[in-house]
Amino acid sequence: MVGKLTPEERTSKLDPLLSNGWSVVDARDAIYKEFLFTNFNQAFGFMTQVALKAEKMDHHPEWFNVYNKVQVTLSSHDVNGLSTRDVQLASFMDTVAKSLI
Ligand code: HBI
Repeated sequence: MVGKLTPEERTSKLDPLLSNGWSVVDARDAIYKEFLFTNFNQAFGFMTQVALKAEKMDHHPEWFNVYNKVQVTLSSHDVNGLSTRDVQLASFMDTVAKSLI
């Protein structure tokens, strides 16, 4: 089982995400980002691609969608905090969003 991010990993693995619009939710040891797309189709296309990846990883986002906005929170429930799975899924989300916007 993947454990919580180490202090070193928080610097090396989280910092790039924080520089790309993600923020740490301190109260939960989670990361959060709001994605804004052109329209609902783009937003849902993003969610579709991410959903397939999440299922493949067996690691799922907490997310909320209204029209062209997708609000995402990532945390690893089984370690009650951030793990490398969250970093991996966040990076994937950024890549997909970049390909759509
Ligand atoms: N998704 N974010 C997140 N965190 C988990 O711990 C997690 C998950 N998806 C599936 C999953 N765990 C399963 O491995 C367990 O519920 C059995």
